[in-house]
Amino acid sequence: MDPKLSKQIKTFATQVRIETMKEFKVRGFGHVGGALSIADTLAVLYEAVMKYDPKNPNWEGRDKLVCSKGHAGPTLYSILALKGFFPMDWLNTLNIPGTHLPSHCDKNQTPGIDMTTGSLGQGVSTSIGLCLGDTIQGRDCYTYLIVGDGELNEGQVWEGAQFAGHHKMDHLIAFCDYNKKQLDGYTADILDQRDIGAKFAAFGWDTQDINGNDADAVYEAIIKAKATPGKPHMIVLNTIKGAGVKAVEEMSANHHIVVSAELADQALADLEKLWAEQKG
Ligand SMILES: Cc1ncc(C[n+]2csc(CCOP(=O)(O)OP(=O)(O)O)c2C)c(N)n1
Repeated sequence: MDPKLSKQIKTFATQVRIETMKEFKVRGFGHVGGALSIADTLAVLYEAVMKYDPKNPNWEGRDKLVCSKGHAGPTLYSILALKGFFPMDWLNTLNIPGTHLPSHCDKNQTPGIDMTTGSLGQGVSTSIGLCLGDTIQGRDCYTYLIVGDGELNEGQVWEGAQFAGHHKMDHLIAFCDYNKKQLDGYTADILDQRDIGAKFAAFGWDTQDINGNDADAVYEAIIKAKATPGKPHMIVLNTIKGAGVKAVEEMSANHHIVVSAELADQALADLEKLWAEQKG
């Protein structure tokens, strides 16, 4: 991959983590683990892959993003603010009464959010609906879907998987954030998903298994998916819950946590040092 683009994406991913941790610092709590694990993939998508227009968020020809694990909204909000969909100071209002940035994604509240999510499983079906609608209308655009590994416990995911496979929906590119944990423990202990890629492949999907905290690998996987016609795509992201913030990575229970000023300040100091190095 082009080294300049690689550096640009990684620098952006760090900036996204900085703004996301600032959001959590203001609110004092939140779904930090699952927000951070998906930061690299969202950074790749919005920095180097997706077509969109911040001045016209509802442009029909845009690529769509459905963050079905809707509790990762704060990462997406950082990106949308940094890309100019809304003012940066909205990030200081995460999940407070009257905000445009609720804890979970809501397309009626936030410019740039393409689908309301939060009830796990539903975003799989709605992303398929968006993608099918674009295909029927003859629009040349992609729908990107983020689903959690714990979210795969929902039966609705598998109804969608068989529909998309049957209809050969090759403009649907899904990512499973395989961070091995869900709300209250390890995914393997609660309801083991076994081989996620093999299950989607059995429904007729093209699948890949990559390091989901490596922006280069994510970018290359998307290029490869787009070059593989006739099947929907599942990219299984091996990630670390809390990736990029050491204290959160090291917590055993890091789904929804209290974010003390001390934790946030240390994280921000580390991330800002990294960001300065990346910018050169
Ligand atoms: C239908 C439904 N059931 C339960 C919940 C509560 N819930 C919120 S997040 C979560 C765990 C999700 O785990 P995973 O998909 O692995 O998310 P991640 O670890 O990436 O944050 C649960 C059970 C919900 N939002 N929706």
